[in-house]
Amino acid sequence: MNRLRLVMIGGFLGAGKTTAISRLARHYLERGQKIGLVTNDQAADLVDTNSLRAQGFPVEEVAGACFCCRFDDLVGKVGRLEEGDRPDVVLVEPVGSCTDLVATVVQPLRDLYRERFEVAPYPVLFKPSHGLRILRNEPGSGFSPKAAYIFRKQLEEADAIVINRMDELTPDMVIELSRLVGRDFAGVPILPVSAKTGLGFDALIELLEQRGNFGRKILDIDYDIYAEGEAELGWLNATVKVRAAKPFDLDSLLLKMTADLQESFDRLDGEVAHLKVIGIHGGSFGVANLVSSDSEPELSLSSRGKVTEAEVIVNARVALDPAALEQEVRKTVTKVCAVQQANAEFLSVQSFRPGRPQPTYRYVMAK
Ligand SMILES: Nc1nc2c(ncn2[C@@H]2O[C@H](COP(=O)(O)OP(=O)(O)OP(=O)(O)O)[C@@H](O)[C@H]2O)c(=O)[nH]1
Ligand SMILES: [Mg+2]
Repeated sequence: MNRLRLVMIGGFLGAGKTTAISRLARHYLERGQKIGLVTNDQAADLVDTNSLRAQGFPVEEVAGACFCCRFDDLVGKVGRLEEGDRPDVVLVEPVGSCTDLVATVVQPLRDLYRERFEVAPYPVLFKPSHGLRILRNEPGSGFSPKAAYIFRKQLEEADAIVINRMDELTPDMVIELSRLVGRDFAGVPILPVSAKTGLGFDALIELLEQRGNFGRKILDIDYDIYAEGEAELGWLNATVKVRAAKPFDLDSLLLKMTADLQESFDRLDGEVAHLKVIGIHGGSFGVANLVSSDSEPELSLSSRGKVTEAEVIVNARVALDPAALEQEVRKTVTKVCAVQQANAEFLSVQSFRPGRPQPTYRYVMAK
């Protein structure tokens, strides 16, 4: 039997991993290949899993800790996909605050499962909104130096740095970004893309098809700084049942929640790493996102529908105390629903700071 091809796409929170994976999945399907997806988060109730499943893809998730700490779970979930209609390619999305993935995921996969998997080169998506400020070393880059450390380490282990959101970058920004990335990560191929429009994806697909000396950049990394940087983020996953007597516009509700939460976090001076909200009703669904405090909330997927009830999932990664984060989410979601004369019932809420990463395996030398 052919080895299964594993494609992992890295990148910071909100860099565009899910959007890119969905585009790549459609590409492989169009080429006649069977695909499977694995998502990952520190907790259950993932916007990404729901969004990708709603788009019709077979998705498994590892929830509760990152791939590096749940390595065997990752392998198990790929196995679950294989039990179904065996995929040719499995696309894997790690948590956006995770790094050291080559030493803890790519290398163990390549070494321990060499008969079963063929691991593709490891590209990392570059997020311009935070990335530009971090590479410029601007004070008040939105995150502390420890979070910026994680951002940089993610790029350092990449086989290629994929500058995303080309559709909205000015030519000056592209020049500056390429210069800064080239300066700090010399010799690493740079691929400019837009996961939204598909620009540059031919080159990304070509990279992913290459075989050879990839996935070998073992980081020199300080786990204390890494753990502290991750723990600066408040993490919240919530599921809310929204019910109203009269039909309401689901997309507008999701956008309003995102915009009002942006205001609440601003007031508390909590930089947003990624806020995403999905609303699902029957077969229709919409997703709203906010990728940094100074960007605009956007509807990335539209439900185009009026509904009287929906299940809404909120995933917020914000530099705030988790208790304050939870309070703001409960308050704002309830208020936005009330304006629509809808009732918001919180079915589950988890808010916490990510714990210290304790990888199952860590290779100190590339095999
Ligand atoms: N304009 C533009 N927006 C993009 C592009 N790629 C992604 N986005 C938007 O950026 C937001 C975040 O994208 P995601 O794909 O969810 O990012 P992610 O890296 O999976 O985020 P996490 O899973 O939370 O780490 C969404 O609103 C996307 O629509 C792009 O190329 N151009
Ligand atoms: Mg994602």
